[in-house]
Amino acid sequence: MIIHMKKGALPQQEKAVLDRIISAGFKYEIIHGSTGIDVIGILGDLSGVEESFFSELDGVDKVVRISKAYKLVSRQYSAADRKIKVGGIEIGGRELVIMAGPCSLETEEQIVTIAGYVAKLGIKIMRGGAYKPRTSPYSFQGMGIEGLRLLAKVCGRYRLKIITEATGLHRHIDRKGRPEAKNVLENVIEYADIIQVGARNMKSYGFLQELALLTKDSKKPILLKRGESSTLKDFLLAAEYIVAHGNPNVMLCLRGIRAFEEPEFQRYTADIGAITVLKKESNLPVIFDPSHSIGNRHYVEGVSLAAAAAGADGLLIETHNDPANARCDGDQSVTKEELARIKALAVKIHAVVK
Ligand SMILES: [Mn+2]
Repeated sequence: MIIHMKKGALPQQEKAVLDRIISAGFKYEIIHGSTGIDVIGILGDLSGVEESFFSELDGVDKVVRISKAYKLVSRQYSAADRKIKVGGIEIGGRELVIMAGPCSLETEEQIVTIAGYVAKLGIKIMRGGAYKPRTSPYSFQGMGIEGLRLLAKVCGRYRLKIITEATGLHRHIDRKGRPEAKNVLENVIEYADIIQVGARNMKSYGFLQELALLTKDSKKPILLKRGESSTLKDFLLAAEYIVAHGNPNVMLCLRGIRAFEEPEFQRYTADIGAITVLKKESNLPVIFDPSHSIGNRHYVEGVSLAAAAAGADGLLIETHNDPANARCDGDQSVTKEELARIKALAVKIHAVVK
């Protein structure tokens, strides 16, 4: 249920409304307008509450029941696009935001080389995984905290913002079999400008709640990936978990879904149509990951341009200075030259459709 306050409602009238929400046992989220409170979203099970319980109060313009299962992330709650600031970069605004970097951080030399060309292309956000959730326990598990420290050092030099994945609440075990001092989420929160939640964790509701609570004060932006077999409704409800627990700065990231295709042709099936659906249903920015959704660097350009044409607010692209020898996802990592071409074309297409 959302309460639209009248323009010019007095502070004591706003307070009376908030007091009634709390005394009835509910929580709320506020959207401020230019003069005072614009909209109040009431959180909880409101099935037994009449609209008049709130509409009778002074200063209330109207009360609207949100019919969707997801509330705070819906267009019904707030018709305006939710714009997310990362340093001077605005995600969900006028410009197409490109985030690029390797799947996995490997060595200092690799990080420096890739950050160098990413920055030179005018890209402002670098991706790179320090913790890698791998299917096999024998695969490279990521550099851990050492990788995060190197990434922060190099990105600082090139004035790049960092997006990196938090894989869970466990402590990473290093190559010598020792656990790190802090858990993965705590480390990632310390070093990342945008915290990535992977497809495997989209339904880890306890993890999503903990993440929201730990970033409630900082409101550090979160990029949530769609689970490979999740419906869009489940995806939006996962985003709702984070927003409802205190961090509204969530962006939705599509990364391909499981369909009938064989991996030799497509690793996943690019869910381009979902961009248009999410833009209509939700007020959150929508990012597209062309690398995982197609899984082959020869097709990354086509999928990137299709995503830009469908209205994506940003692209999350894997790139590597030596794809053939990458420790993770080399087959789908584009070269510097391919990345330059994708950026130039995608930015033009975005400008046409925006
Ligand atoms: Mn990857």
